[in-house]
Order: sequence, then C-alpha cells, then structure tokens
Amino acid sequence: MRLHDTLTAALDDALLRATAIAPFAEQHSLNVDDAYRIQQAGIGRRLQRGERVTGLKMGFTSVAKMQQMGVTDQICGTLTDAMQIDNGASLDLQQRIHPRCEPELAFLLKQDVPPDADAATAHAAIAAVAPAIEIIDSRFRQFRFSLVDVIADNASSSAFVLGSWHDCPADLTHLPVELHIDGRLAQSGSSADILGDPLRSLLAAARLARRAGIALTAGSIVLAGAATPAVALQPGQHIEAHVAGMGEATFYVSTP
Ligand code: OOG
Ligand code: MG
Repeated sequence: MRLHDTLTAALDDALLRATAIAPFAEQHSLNVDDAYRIQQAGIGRRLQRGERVTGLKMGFTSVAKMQQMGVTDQICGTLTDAMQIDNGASLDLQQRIHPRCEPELAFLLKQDVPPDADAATAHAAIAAVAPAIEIIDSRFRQFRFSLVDVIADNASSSAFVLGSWHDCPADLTHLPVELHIDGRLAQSGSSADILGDPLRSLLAAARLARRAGIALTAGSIVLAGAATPAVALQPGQHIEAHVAGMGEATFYVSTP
C-alpha cells in the first residue's frame, strides 16, 4: 500500500510540476490491477483539489497508436472537468511536459452502459457524438513506458477539446478523420481505424471501466481513442480535427 502511495505521489508531482519521471512498473513488478489502483488514487487527489469526473478515455484502440507507442492492449483513463478546453480556446503549454495531440471521436451518454452491454444497448445509450482532439502528455521521460506505467499515469491524459454534438449515425464505421496543423493536413485516417468501429471502443470502455473501478454512467463523455498517430505540439500552432459530416474541434497552442 505504501508503495502505491509513493508512486501515486510521484506521478501527481510530475503532473503538477510539469517534469517527467522515470517509468517504475518494472522495478516494482506492478500488475494491471495495481496500475488502475494508482490511476484512481491519482484521480482521488485531483478530486480533492476540486475537480469532477466527467468521463473516460480509451487508449490504444487503433493500430496507428499501438505501433507508435509499442503497446497493444486497450487501456482506459479518467477524464475530469479541468481537462476540458473550450472549442477554439488555447492550451497552456507551461503546464505540460511534452504534449502531443491526436484526432478522436467523443460520445456523450444518455444512459449507463453496463460492463456486459451488447452493441445495440451501447448504441442506444449514446446521446450524441462529436469530433474531438485529445492532448496527451506522458509524465514519463521521452514518452516511453510499459502498459502498466501508462495505466498508472491515467493513460497519458492531459486535456481534450470537443466540437459540436451530433445525433449518432446508425453506422459509425466510415467517417474520414483528419488532423490539420496551421491549415495543413498533418494526419488522416478513418473512424474505422478505431477498432473497426468506434462503437466497439465504447463496449471496450464499459468492460475496462469496471476493471478501473469507474462507472460509465449517463452524462459521461467517452473519448474513443485516436484514429491516427499523435503529433507533438509546438508553441503558437492552430490545431483542427475534422470528422466528416460533424465539423471540427480546434484549439491554439499558447506562446511562451
Ligand atoms: C497513451 C494514450 C493513448 C489513444 O488515443 O490511443 C491514447 C499514449 O499514447 O501516451 O490516448
Ligand atoms: Mg487518445
């Protein structure tokens, strides 16, 4: 228990000071359940600082991300209200270590999604879907970590931006997704790159949520995972993620 507290504190410190630390899972032979306990203890600290849980994010739901980071299992992290940036607003670089952005799809739930939900139940629970950008910022040096490290680090969560909400189409599988940086195409993919169908990511989220000790309740936001590799942010950039038929999520990166 002591060890979990020490590691939770080290990660929280790295977050607050925007200073990277060395990965620790291997030295301490931690397993996935230990990692989710550390993640939730870190979230507990954020709640004590006045933040509120607003949803969940999925990680490694695309081959592009698995290859980029060398991790092949899906993971989840917890979203809080403090992580959300208004669409079109600016991201403060001072509070980050080495942030990257990635284009995603977000779900808003109108019903709880139980861990054993089938596709029809999960689809019926979706109130709306939106284009999204996730800003990830590993607390580990050089963005290098094992599966267990990244779970403990709340799946590298740092911030996210949502575009406008749309009714969920019956079929979510073939929506082109693009990331534009300063008006130029930087990455392109498809909603099908997210586990073949982003709805599968929601089903996986429901299962993982139980393991993580989070409930996927009505009102929650779920980030389905990146459709493309993540791209490192530079001061002053203007970032846009387009999802066909749904418009875009955008933000500016602050200048020092
Ligand atoms: C972990 C987070 C992965 C995604 O969308 O696949 C993720 C990382 O890449 O550092 O958010
Ligand atoms: Mg992501």
